[in-house]
Amino acid sequence: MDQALKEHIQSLIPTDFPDGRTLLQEGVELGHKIQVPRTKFLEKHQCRTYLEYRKKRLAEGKQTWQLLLGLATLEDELDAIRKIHEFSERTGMEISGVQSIPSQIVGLPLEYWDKFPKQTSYEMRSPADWKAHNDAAPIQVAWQDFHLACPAALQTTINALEAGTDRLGCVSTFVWDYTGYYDEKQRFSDMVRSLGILSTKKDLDIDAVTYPEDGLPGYFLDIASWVGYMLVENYIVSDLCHANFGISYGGLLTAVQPRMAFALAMHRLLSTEDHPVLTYFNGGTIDQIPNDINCNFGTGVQEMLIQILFNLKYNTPTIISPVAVTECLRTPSLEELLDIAAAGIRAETKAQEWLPLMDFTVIEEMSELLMEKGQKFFHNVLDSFKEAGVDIEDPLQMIMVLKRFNPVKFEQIFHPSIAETGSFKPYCPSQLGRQTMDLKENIVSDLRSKHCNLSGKRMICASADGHSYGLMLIDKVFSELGASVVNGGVDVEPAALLDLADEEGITHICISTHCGQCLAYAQQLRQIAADRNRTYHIAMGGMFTALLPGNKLPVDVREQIIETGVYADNDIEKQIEFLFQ
Ligand code: B12
Repeated sequence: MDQALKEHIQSLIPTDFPDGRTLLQEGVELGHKIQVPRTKFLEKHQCRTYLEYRKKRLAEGKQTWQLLLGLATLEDELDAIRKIHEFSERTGMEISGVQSIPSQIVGLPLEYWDKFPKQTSYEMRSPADWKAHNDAAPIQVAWQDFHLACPAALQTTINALEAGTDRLGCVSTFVWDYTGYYDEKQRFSDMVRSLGILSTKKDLDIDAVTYPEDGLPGYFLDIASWVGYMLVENYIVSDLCHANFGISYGGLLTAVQPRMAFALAMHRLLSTEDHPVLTYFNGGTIDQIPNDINCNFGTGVQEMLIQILFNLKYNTPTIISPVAVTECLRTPSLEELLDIAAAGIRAETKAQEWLPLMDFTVIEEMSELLMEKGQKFFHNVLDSFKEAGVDIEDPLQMIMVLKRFNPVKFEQIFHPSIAETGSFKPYCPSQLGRQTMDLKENIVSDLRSKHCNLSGKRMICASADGHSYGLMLIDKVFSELGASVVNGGVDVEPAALLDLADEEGITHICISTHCGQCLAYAQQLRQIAADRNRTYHIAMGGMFTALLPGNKLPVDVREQIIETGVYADNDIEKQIEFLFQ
């Protein structure tokens, strides 16, 4: 291995962290004391576990349906769970599960809550708040987001298990940062303890679930790298921590063939007779059109249908989680979720007629390629880590080194094409990166045709949360127009953003925000600038929705942002005018 790479990997190894194996054992001991109740749903269906229900449905030729639900308040969420049950009873279209999407704040210990900007979903504080979900109606409620890999991992894991969850995640989100929280040692020690707890719940079919889109693969340009990286996570969860590993997928994989080939590759590499590795398929989130919103039913239904056919063909009880047609605008309402689920369930009634017409050869062949290259990627990672001195038997060290790796470099270093051809060349390109690059080309050529030239201008670009493609876009557009751009990266807090500006001696700043924190973020920027008695030119882009008191859904707050003095517009030409003229 190249000496520079070896030294780089060595620099990522934590020096004063406890041994992960000891933490795992502590988790196992805790796990034996935790009782997972049988939920109302499992009682009703006379099933021991939710996986048993999923298998039973599939054996009857039927699919398992769930909704991802994150409403404004806990009361709204519980009410929605009751309404989903009523819907199933009334229509006969069975939606059996809900995956709760609380606010990210739930992943923080309570003492950090006052520093955290409000987002677009509801909060849970005490164990009773978790329990209320599965008690609300005979609907199976599970928790994945902001649990297993968050600063409050231990507490949220215990709360969710004691409320009857059938899975916990999200493994890949150990890469996310939490505003105001910096104690990595505590956070990831608790993640490993929580995996130890889960290892005691294998007999209940409880999975440690990942969603590659949320982690390092969200930045990768090749689906083969997704497969390789999934094998790394599986190695940590199954081999080192002895817990069940589950994969959910789909949001960023909207190209049909690579998505289904990815699913087949993971199924063939990691499923066993008893334990299917594919937990749920999530509808695509990047193909939607924002103006004529109902046309998105077309893209939504076809992707559910192919997943249904896949489940029938390969006998995989993968849960189907539809995405509402309003996904590209904001967090969806219950009605919007029920509409798309109903459309999918009606498409299911024709699946058996479609199945004999299907030829999966293309998917099979692509999955062979993904398996071959993915396994090489995996071995490249493990071999290099080992050679650099990472204790690859220690789950905590593995998680920390992965967390500290720059995702873009990670893919380009371990990708098999480097050894094969000497340079990085994707075998099966991912979609969002390609779409963003196409968009960049269009914007740059349009602005060049209008003689826009930013030579001599200096600016900072950063993202306020984990969304990186908007940032990649503006960085590239401004750079190609001649500006000198300092990219501050993702998860940048307001004070850190202005610190960076001061260090660089730059006053022009572009910030990309997506999670509903835009208004609070703009207000904080203004306040900090005033406290420092400095003037900056700040432009914001991304999603201008926020959850304001009294509203059940996020509303547009662009005008309020502009009132703070931060310019808010997604039109890059207008932003340039604001910043430099
Ligand atoms: C991709 C994506 C993700 C990926 C991000 C991967 C990555 N590495 O970036 C993953 C899966 C990780 C993710 C996670 C989450 N996401 Co998300 N995500 C999206 C999605 C599908 C696309 C966003 C995107 O990258 N588009 C491509 C880029 C190029 O376009 P763009 O960002 O929209 O930018 C355009 C403009 O906004 C503008 N722009 C952007 N920034 C800037 C800045 C300036 C200065 C300017 C001038 C212009 C500009 O330029 C672009 C071209 O017009 C959107 C839904 C959608 N279809 O838009 C949801 C969405 C943004 N996500 C959302 C949420 C809630 C989350 C999560 C909190 C969900 C969860 N519970 O897990 C997490 C938070 C993650 C975190 N730590 O921050 C919500 C936001 C809700 C709201 N505001 O009302 C959305 C709208 C989905 C939804 N309907 O609920 N997400």
